[in-house]
Amino acid sequence: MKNNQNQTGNSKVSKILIAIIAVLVIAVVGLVIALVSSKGKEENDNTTREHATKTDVTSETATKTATATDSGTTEQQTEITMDFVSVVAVNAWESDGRYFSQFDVKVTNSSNDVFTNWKLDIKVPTDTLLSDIWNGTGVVKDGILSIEAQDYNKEIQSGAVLSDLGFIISTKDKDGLLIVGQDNAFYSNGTLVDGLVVVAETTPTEEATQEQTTEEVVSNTPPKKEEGTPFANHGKLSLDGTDIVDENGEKYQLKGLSTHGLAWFPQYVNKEAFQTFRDDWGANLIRLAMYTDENGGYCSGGNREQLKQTVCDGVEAATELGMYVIIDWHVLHDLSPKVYEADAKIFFDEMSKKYKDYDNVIYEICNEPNGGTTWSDVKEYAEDIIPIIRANDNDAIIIVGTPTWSQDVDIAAQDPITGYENIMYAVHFYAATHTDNIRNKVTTALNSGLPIFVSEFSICDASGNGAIDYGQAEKWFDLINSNNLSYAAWNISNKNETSSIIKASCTKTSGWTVDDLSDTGVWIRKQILGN
Ligand code: IDC
Repeated sequence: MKNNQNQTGNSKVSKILIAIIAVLVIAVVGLVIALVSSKGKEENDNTTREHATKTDVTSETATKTATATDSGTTEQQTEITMDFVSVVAVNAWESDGRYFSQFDVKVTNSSNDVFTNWKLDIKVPTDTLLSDIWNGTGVVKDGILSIEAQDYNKEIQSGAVLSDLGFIISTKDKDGLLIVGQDNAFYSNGTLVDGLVVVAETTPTEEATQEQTTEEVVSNTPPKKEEGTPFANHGKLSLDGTDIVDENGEKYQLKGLSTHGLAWFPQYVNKEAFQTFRDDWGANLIRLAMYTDENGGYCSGGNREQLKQTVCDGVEAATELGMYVIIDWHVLHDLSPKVYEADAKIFFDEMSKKYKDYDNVIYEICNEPNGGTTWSDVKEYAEDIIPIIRANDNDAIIIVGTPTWSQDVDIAAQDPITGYENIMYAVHFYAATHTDNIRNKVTTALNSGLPIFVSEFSICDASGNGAIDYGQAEKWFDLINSNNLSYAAWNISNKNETSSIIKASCTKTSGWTVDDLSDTGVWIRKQILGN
């Protein structure tokens, strides 16, 4: 469907393509979706456009609940919800003294309604020319690039992502040139970052509601408790102050291991492997780490169905063994959980529907916010995701990541999430890098009553490699055990890096003997066994 009008221009352009290599630069920008009633649907373009301009959002406000701002349309709006658009810069070059940038656009509809029309307004430098656009029509006027749907892609079903949209623009000013290789920036001057508004007209028709219902996720029935397993003995967990307690109200400690990225090491997600950890290591917990933005990640080109299947296989295996299991949305390279929030909403809705009757499933909603993501960013995200999970499962433990790669629990402790039970906060450590200063943060946070979960750690350095620091590792375990902190060790794989618990030379995917374990594996097994 790409409009090839400018092919001649483009091939000329490509001849003098400057040395900048195309690297994905992702700028996910907030957007506001105004849901208008069918009466609203009849609004003329001017009204809609006016609304769009007045609802000018920044990425800051994007995840907050929006309210109607246009008095002219308020009455006609039945509801306002929010959503996300990602505008991904995929190429940049210079030609004839102008600076060109090419963007791929994705519009995600995570509302329950069908979008029956949509429009995007993107702020651009005033001298911008639109040189190509596909699967949409576009006009640049007064520093706004307005993109409208084509007849064939006006409708976006609930849960669907429209992704074939793209455009190329050029500017005179070098500032307009995309900075390739820099995350979260469109332009050096950031012009586009806070300039996107999306207006979608929707019809929450009965038909749409019915469609939704037929597609609804069926809740799985958990298998019977096998006697003698951790889950059979301790049942549903909850919090009492900073402690996890079992169904009898007794303090309980979860001790276990985290998978490596499920896209890369799915072979270790099998019942025999988990059984080895349960029976030979004394573990009662498995964490399933699904990267969101790394190569093959859930939101970066990975095979979503397959990844979800691996998560579900892991949950089933752990459940059959009576182990507790964490579903981890492994934010890392994406820096902020807000980047793929729309995907996270759909994912956690689906998972918590599926496992609403499983009392052994724990949700970790953002592994490690980093790169300047603040606690208030994380909190806003958490306050969007938690109600989605709670609507399906009203008491499962939910772990929220903290800023600086889940180190700043002290900052979270100053402004915790309120209004929900069983919310915990992640602290992660790599013993050869993170020492007293992070342990002090943990102590500070615990003293102020924040429930902490060590949902990832290892005993080497923060790269997951390098030498083991046994002395610091011991200090960490003193803190962990004296505060009844639960933990999951990174990582179940034989990758040639220190944090892998299996020797690189060992290809077994279960039933490891101590000889098959790396030095890290041997040490962690001892800790879990309590030796
Ligand atoms: C590392 C893996 C490594 C992989 C890399 C990808 O060990 O094999 O190539 O991620 O980015 C974390 C992260 C965790 C990291 C780990 C070690 O949560 O994903 O795994 N680490 O760097 N936080 C601190 C350290």
